[in-house]
Amino acid sequence: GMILIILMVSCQDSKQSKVFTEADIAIIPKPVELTLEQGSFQFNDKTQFVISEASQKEVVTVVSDKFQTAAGWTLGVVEQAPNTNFVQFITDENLEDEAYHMNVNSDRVQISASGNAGFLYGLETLRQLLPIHIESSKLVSDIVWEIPNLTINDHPRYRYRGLMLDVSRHFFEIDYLKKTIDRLAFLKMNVLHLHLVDDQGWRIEIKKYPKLTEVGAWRVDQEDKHWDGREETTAGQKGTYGGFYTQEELKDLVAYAATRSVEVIPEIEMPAHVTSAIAAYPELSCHERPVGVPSGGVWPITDIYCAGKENTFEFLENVLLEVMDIFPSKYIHVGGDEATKTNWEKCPDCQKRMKTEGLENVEELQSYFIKRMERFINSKGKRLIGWDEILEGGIAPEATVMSWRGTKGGVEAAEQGHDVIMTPGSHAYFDHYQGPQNEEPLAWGGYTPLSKVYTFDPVVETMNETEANHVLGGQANLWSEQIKTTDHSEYMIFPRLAALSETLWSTKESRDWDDFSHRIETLFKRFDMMGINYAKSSYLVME
Ligand code: TNX
Repeated sequence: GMILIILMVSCQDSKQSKVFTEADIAIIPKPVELTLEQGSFQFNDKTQFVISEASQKEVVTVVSDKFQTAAGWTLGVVEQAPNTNFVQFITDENLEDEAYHMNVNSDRVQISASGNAGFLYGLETLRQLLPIHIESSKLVSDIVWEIPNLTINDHPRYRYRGLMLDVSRHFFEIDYLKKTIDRLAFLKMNVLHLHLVDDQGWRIEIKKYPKLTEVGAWRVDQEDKHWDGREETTAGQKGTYGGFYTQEELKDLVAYAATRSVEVIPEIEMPAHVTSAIAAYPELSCHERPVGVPSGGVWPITDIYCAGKENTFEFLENVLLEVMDIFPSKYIHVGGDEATKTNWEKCPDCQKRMKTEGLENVEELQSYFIKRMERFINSKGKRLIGWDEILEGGIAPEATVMSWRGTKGGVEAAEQGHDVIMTPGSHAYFDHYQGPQNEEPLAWGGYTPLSKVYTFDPVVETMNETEANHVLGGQANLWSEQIKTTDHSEYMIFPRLAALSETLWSTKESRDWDDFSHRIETLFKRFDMMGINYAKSSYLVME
């Protein structure tokens, strides 16, 4: 009797452990290689994180903050490994940039990587191995916090894995952007592309041109239901709906994103989709007629920056100088899409420019415009990205193309030796419907359910190896004409982002819709715990 009591007392810390099977493991994106072993590692309030560099402290918080909230434990972070009961980061220079290796046994967890991105992704995997309650926003009791013993080797298929948020058509607060960054990292995505400028609002403080945000960030109302060319804010009238980010806020956002290995790429549209800027500074257009910031979608957009005037380029260079000071990203996105060039046809300055530069038509004038901006951007050590229209009239020599009108532009750019990011409307437009249209919130159009996103492949079959190597990866775009709230934004992003993440991270061979649809059931439970307003409809509807 005595022996049994002693045994019971000495074992009281370690609760009954679970026998894990493959079916218990539901990681998205699916790791490249995973071998399940017998036994498990149990966390308790004495578990410690072992780091070797101060910056790793920030990385640890993706899991330690969860334990704080859900288990009420403040887990220690130390530099020397104890005998047992720890999660250790081990630097291994031989591993590729974002790769990680993870080994779990009953004594400890070891994550090897060459840098913080790999450590982060190792922890994000660990997080998905833990009971879903790790995502709880309040204390939960009676949970055995354990993960199976296993070995994982994992690395991304593509290096560019992005999401674009349109913060112009509707404005979203910095806190939502930070939340989105956390969720990107959770799914091992690494780029947040911010569409900071469009007709309906200029969203970034530029100190040299204060009217961009004093005037350009505000419009009459939040509605965006008129697609008939009506402008609802008349020139000079100050709007009530809108908002913008100060430079301080954006610097803070960028620093936060870095702790989650997310690169923030700013997009400053040109020459079109800039009515907000022209409302602030009418001299930027060819005719200089005062305009207001539109609420609805004005189409076609005729008020574009004048390509004939020198002051347009001076303005844009000054704007980009401030932008580059905020965003350390090596990329600056300059838009370039959907420019209706009727004003250029009529403008004497533009005609003169075409003559002196030997340009045959207005497409070549846009090409001149973008090439000139590229020279400036390159001179500052940065690289230019543009929508696939930048191919028209001749692409700028170093440009990276974001292919949105299908994959055609991307294929053409890769043939010409340019880098490509694929964001085809067919698979990657999250403003499209994802379920039965009569039951879904109003969308701009299109139909892109979860199963369709899951078939995305940024490399097109006809590409040869050299061309395929120019495909950096893919990105989902969430245009926000119809999206006024963070709830709605989440609804459009999730669960589709999970499918996108797997197409960009996991091996092509491992892609399996049935298997994915089982794993996503577990992810849904995690989303519930995380308070994400995801669309179940996206999953119910099959192709
Ligand atoms: C086209 S995609 C646009 C956006 C709109 C979107 C609506 C692209 C580069 N330009 O300005 O929001 O269609 O789906």
